[in-house]
Amino acid sequence: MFKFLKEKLSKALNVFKEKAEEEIEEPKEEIKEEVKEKVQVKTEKKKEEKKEEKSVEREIKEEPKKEEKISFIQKIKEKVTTKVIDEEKFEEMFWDLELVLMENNVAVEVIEKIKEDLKMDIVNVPIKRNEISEIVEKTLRKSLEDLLNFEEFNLVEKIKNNDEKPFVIVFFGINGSGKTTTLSKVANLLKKEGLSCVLVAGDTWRKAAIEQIEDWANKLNIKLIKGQYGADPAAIGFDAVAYAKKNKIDVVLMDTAGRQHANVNLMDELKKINRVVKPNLKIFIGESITGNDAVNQAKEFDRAIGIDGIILTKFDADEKGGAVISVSYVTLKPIIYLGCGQNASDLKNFDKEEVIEAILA
Ligand SMILES: Nc1nc2c(ncn2[C@@H]2O[C@H](COP(=O)(O)OP(=O)(O)OP(=O)(O)O)[C@@H](O)[C@H]2O)c(=O)[nH]1
Ligand SMILES: [Mg+2]
Repeated sequence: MFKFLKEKLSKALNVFKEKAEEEIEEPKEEIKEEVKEKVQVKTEKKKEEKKEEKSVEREIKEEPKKEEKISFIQKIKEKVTTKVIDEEKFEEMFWDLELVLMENNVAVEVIEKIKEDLKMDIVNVPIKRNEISEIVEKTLRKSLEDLLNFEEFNLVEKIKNNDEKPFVIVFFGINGSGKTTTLSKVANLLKKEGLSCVLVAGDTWRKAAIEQIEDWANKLNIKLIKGQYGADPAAIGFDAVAYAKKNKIDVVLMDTAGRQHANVNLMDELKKINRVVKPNLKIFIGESITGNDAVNQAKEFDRAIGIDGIILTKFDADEKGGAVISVSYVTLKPIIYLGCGQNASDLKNFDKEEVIEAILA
């Protein structure tokens, strides 16, 4: 998982840390000597003071406070072992890291967030040389946690807690993103959870699309509602919901034709489906491997028809991970599942920690 991102990121992070460490130089020998001398002088002085105190008030046998001594030495040491990194230097240091993030399809908004987080923890902050590596890693981990910090979306629970039957889900996305396959995977999962399902062949755009979903329905042994090639998908959806109501089916899963978000007519068709079918859930299907494209499509679909959640497909082939860490932060919608293969069971829950570990471990 994320092999490409992991390798490149780890290299760029090392360069970043090295550069930061170079900025925060080790104290030079003469400075070290100077510190030693200063410490000695101060200690001598303290001893003298102590003697004087003792002679004046012999009965008070108090030791000089240990913390005082330590904090004094530390203060001097810090002065020579820490040097702040200014904004200009940081910009220069971040450049390689920025390139790697861009190369791995991380969205601009996300790169900006990572940059700001690092800047906050590094720029003009006194840092010791040996702390830089830990600070960079901690900050990056925290940024990833924030980016993936959407509320967990438990689809099965949502359906089971829904009072009204059926629970209607419509799947949207551009051509070939994996809508039909993912819809079938979700139906398979819901069926295993004891929920009855009906599939809707809402892609009447291509004749082969009806056959494809029919194959899945047969394979999964789930009822399919279909219409004629070229028929109005909204009407087929309406019939399917009526069928589900009559037969007390728990879930209706409706396929749609793939479309480019720029195609106004096709988008209008989706709007009509929403008006007629009134889905409980609108899921955007995006290809993980297309990175920023998937993020932009999700944004556009959300703007045009409103989406409730996202499933990223082809996660099994994703070497970069940019879409996974960006899409939810940019759209503010949760990732519900990840598609990780072509079979019915190749769907997994989104696991934030697994994704973070895959990037940083
Ligand atoms: N490796 C992999 N392949 C997938 C995944 N999901 C879908 N596919 C494959 O991607 C191709 C397209 O999937 P479809 O489900 O037909 O996509 P679609 O969005 O319905 O396509 P259109 O109906 O043409 O818009 C098929 O060959 C699927 O087997 C996945 O998670 N991993
Ligand atoms: Mg399809």
